[in-house]
Amino acid sequence: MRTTQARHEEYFSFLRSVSLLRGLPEEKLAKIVDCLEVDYFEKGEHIIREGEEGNTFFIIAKGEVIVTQSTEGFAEPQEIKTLGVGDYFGEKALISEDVRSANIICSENDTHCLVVDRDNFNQMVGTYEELQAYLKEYVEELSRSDERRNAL
Ligand code: WNU
Repeated sequence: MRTTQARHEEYFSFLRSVSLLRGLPEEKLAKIVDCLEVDYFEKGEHIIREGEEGNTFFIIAKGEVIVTQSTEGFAEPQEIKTLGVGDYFGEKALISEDVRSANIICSENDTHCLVVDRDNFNQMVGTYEELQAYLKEYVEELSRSDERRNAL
């Protein structure tokens, strides 16, 4: 049996390897591990749908997802990028207080995502100014690239 302790250590060391969280103190990371949930997805499943309300932030622990977005002049959402282990998504709706701005679709079977809810995300980011500034800037950059791409 895999103990709670082993699970904790596994995700703790994984989160330490996530570049976004590099500057967080260990006790903060340990708290995040305590309050995360793990969600499992199969290839083709939507993890996030454009236009829906969202209150969660995701970090990919295993597998791969694609990001797609509705674009002027195209009937189908267009693929923007692929994200893999250690990448994260879903921060934009939380930071911009907006609906989800793109689709996230699982592209590999048995994909594992660590899920942080809004309250815990705010605690994680809010008390750490550099992280907050970094994400805010990144989210603004995403909005500009959406415009350049003529996203709807
Ligand atoms: C993009 N435009 C938009 C990605 C992940 C993290 C960072 C890029 Cl810091 P949400 C949909 C999510 C959104 C982002 C993600 O999709 N996303 C993008 C784009 O060009 N969203 N609008 N690229 S991957 C990515 C930067 O996380 O957050 O809550 O849901 O709107």
